[in-house]
Amino acid sequence: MSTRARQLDTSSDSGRRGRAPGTVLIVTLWILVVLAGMVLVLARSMRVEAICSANSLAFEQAAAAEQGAIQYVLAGLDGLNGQVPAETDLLCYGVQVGSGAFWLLRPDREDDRQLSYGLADEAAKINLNTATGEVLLGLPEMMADVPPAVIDWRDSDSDLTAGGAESEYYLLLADPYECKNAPLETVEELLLVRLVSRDILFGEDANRNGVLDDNENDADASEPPDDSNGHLDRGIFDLVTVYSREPNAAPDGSPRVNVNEAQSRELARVLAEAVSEERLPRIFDRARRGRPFQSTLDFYYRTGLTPEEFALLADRITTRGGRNYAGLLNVNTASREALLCLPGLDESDVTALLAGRPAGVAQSGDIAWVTEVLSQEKAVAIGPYITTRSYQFSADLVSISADGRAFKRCRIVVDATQSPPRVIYRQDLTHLGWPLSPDIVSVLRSGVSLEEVLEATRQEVQ
Ligand SMILES: [Ca+2]
Ligand SMILES: [Ca+2]
Ligand SMILES: [Ca+2]
Ligand SMILES: [Ca+2]
Repeated sequence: MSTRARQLDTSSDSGRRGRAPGTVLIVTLWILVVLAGMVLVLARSMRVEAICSANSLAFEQAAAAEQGAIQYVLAGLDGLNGQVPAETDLLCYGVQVGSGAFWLLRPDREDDRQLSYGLADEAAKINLNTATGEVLLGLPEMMADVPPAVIDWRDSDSDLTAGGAESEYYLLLADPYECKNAPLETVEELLLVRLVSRDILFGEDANRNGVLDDNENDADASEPPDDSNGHLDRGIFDLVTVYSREPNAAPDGSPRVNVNEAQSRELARVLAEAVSEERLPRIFDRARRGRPFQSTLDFYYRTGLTPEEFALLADRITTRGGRNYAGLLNVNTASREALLCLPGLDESDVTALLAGRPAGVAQSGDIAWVTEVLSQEKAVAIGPYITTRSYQFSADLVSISADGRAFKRCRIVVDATQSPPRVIYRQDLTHLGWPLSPDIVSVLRSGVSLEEVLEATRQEVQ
């Protein structure tokens, strides 16, 4: 090889050696960029995964708390035989269960500022399937044509009640349907009845928590429309039911004696449980001659029982046949508005009833006190409509996960006529939003422990 050729070869060698490190660097940088990108994408997707799984864990915790709450309510109502559970026997707010907690929300019609908690007694409400037109008309703000429309909706015939509506009306609607001609199965079904709107059923309380929220007091600025008068105008939802039904039996399950039909021996036997030997012939005679009796209160007055004797007998006797009664109003638990629906009662009678209602009477099932508060005429008039037993209860269950990421809300109705009680209605209400104080959610999300938050909310309620 010539010198010139060697020089050329050397220069081309040094050229290769000179270029190689630069190329490698660039390639390495590119690989680093690509790797960094992949790491970023992976980290982001991991973060999304982590949030998703935390959210789904939170949802499961809230759902488990809800299931716990349902079982808690079922257990609390078992074996009460028509008694209303004492408020002190049932924890209703901030109850921790597993990795979550629940509240039983119950609107207090007297207070639209404070949340109120507990189970709702369905027998303390007016039954839409059994109430007469007159009783339905007693509901607050009730339009005169709604009761006949409800009666036409539930009765089996197609004969038009004055002011009511049968299929002829419903089939002409833009979205037509037949008149049901059968009892209502849910309270919400009322929305299908002529003239009944969401406004009549729920009023301004869009989230159904019983308190006046900002959007319920800002006129049309946000849903729902309201009159922004600083007061929650409520619908009738909390005052009506379709579930109240009680067995025609004494609390211990033994059949009641029908004083209108009982044989002499059976009548004498039941009377002897409460009446002394020397009074028995007189009372027995009046019981035989006085038939038929409209109600046990009617029986009390016309047979001349003493209040003490009547208290012993009231649950042992009946004036009607059949295994069950539907739709009686529990005079020991009903609200002012519900009592005002009873025939013949005015404001002063209802005030007297509420003032004269003995403490703990919802648990004892006593009815004799009514005779000391009302005149004979008024007590006899409401006698066929009232009871002192409750077998169906509803619960508005709000549950949340320990980290505040998820909550659930549902409404259930429980029938305790048998043991164990069972859930006969359930509706998810989560879509109505978080109904309690927003602070509970934000404080939990900020990392404060569930125990601390529950303790604080309990102190607020007490
Ligand atoms: Ca009908
Ligand atoms: Ca509200
Ligand atoms: Ca509004
Ligand atoms: Ca209002």
